[in-house]
Amino acid sequence: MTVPPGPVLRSITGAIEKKGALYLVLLDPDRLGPDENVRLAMLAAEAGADVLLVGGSLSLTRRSSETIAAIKREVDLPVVIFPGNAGFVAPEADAILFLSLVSGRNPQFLIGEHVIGAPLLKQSGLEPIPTAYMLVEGGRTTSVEFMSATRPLPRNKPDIAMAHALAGQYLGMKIAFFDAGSGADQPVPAEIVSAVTGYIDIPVMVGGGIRTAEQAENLVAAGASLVVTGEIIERTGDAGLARAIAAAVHGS
Ligand code: 1GP
Repeated sequence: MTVPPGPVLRSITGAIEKKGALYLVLLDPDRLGPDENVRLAMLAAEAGADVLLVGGSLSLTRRSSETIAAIKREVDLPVVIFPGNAGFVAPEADAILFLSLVSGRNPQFLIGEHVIGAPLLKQSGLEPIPTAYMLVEGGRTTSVEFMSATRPLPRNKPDIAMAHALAGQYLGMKIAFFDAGSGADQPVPAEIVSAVTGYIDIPVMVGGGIRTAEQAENLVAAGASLVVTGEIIERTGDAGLARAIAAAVHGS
C-alpha cells in the first residue's frame, strides 16, 4: 500500500509547476499576538504570498490555535504549521511540516518529538508534509541552533549539504528545507541551493536571513522552489518590500 500525497502538498507542487517558485511568509505566534499576526497575514496575502507558515523554533505560546483560526477567517491562503516541537498541533491549520532535523545528530529532533506528536497529529486530521530540515550556518547562533542543540551545516561545503538532502529524499521526505535560522546574518548560500537542486528530485525550500528582493531572486535563480521570509516583514510591516519579494520569487 502506498500513501498518496495529501491535498496541500499536491496544491503546493502544482503551484510550483505553474509559477516556478512560491513565496511563503512565516508568522510567529511567540513574537506577535493574534491580531497583529492577522494583520501581517492580510498584508502577505495582498502582497502576493502563496502560503502562510505559522510557528517558530521556540513554539512556547498556547495561542497558536487562536492565531491560526483568526487568520483562516480573514485570509484565503493555505496555512502550514512550522513546529518547534511536538506540542504545536493546531487542527485549525491546513497542514504541518513534519520536520526531521536531519542536519543534526540530536535524536529528540530526528525522531523523538515525532513519536510524541504523531498520535496527536492523527487525531487532528492535519496533513503532515514530511520535510528534511537542514540548518545552515548563517553567521550567528540562532534560536533553532540553540534550542535543538545541533550544529548547523557549514556554509562552504555544498557536498555535505547535498548528501544530507539526498538522504532526506531517500528517507521519503517530500521537501528539503535549508534554513539559516530566523534573523540569520546571511541567508543560505546560493551555491548550496544550486548544488543541491541539481542533485535531488524534491523541491528545495530556503529561509533564514532573507531581507531583500535581490536575495530572494538569487535563491530562485539558484533553483529554490519555496522561499520563506519571517522577521523582515514582521519587523518592518513593509507591504512594498513584501510585494517586491513576491515579484522576485515569481519572476514577475
Ligand atoms: C526561520 O526561515 C525562517 O526559520 C525565516 O527566517 O525570520 O530570518 O526571515 P527570517
